Amino acid sequence: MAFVDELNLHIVAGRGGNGVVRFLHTKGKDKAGPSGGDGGNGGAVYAAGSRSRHSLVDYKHVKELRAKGGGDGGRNSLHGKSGEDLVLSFPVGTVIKNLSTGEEVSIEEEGTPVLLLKGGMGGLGNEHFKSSVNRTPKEWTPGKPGEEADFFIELRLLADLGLVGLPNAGKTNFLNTVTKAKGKVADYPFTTLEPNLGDMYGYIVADIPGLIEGASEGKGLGHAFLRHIRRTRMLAHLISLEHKDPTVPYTTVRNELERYLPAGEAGSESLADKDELVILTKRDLVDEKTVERQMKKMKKLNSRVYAVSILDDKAVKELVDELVKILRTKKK
Ligand SMILES: Nc1nc2c(ncn2[C@@H]2O[C@H](COP(=O)(O)OP(=O)(O)OP(=O)(O)O)[C@@H](O)[C@H]2O)c(=O)[nH]1
Ligand SMILES: [Mg+2]
Repeated sequence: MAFVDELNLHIVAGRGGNGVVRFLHTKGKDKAGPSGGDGGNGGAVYAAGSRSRHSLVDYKHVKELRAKGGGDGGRNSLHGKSGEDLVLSFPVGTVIKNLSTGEEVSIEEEGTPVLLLKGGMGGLGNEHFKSSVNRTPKEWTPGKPGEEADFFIELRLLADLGLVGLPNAGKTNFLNTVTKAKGKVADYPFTTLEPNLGDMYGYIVADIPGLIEGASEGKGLGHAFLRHIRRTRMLAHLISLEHKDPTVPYTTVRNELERYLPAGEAGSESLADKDELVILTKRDLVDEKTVERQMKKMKKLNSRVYAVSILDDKAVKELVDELVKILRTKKK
């Protein structure tokens, strides 16, 4: 699943149709009265959330989008057709900033279109200009242009479960197994350079790469992906059982997260608000006694600890069932 993070778009709402000059024609009277209709309003532009989209890739090669203009007015006071609104669909978690006004719109849920740009009003037909002194007005007004602006659009990943852990913990391998994602897995650190996403029974799982000591200060892949963690409902710490003491990598990663999402910082969610669990990986590399011992040690720091082997497909199905159960209890 490709993941496009941010882009710029120029968007233009539809222009209003023009008002027109027309006259009623009745028998014996050439100009019985003005009857020029108003122009239709131009189409507005809305943004709506979609849970089946996980990236901005559809807009990647688009530079400009336009809503339809309104039709001109017609005879017999006929209103011009309204221009069709343009409803743009974005993944839930997209933040859309109007660079002209500075206004920001955040797409938090599926559906519910939010207005980005108003269409231009249709112009007035000549029937509006009738008066006691002018029964055959020739005035009309043109439709107004629709609003337009440059937008900066950013997808702040909204995932249900974020996989964190040091390089080589097995995050991508886990993601590929529990979802249909096809992230690259290899035995060197920083294999994954951008977050991979997958769908686990309707829940979005994100592989958040590049966390090492110092990530919060920009080391490794640095901040680039830490910010996605803000928008993740629950975190799973993946720790390879190759480590002699799994609490060490856990603490390293947690410290970085804490530095990035400090507890109690006004106005922002802190790490303390996030639900976490621990998944010990590569269970096939150690004996069962070690698994038990390490789980016990980890449980002192986090009450929810699981151990799996992707290689041997051990305890994976049970863990997925458990994860789905936990995620179901969290509100969407
Ligand atoms: N023995 C064993 N090896 C595993 C298991 N899961 C993953 N690995 C291996 O561990 C290595 C790293 O796996 P990845 O999934 O690429 O790890 P990652 O955490 O995504 O690593 P980065 O993307 O570099 O941060 C690969 O060589 C995998 O084959 C497992 O259950 N058992
Ligand atoms: Mg990876």
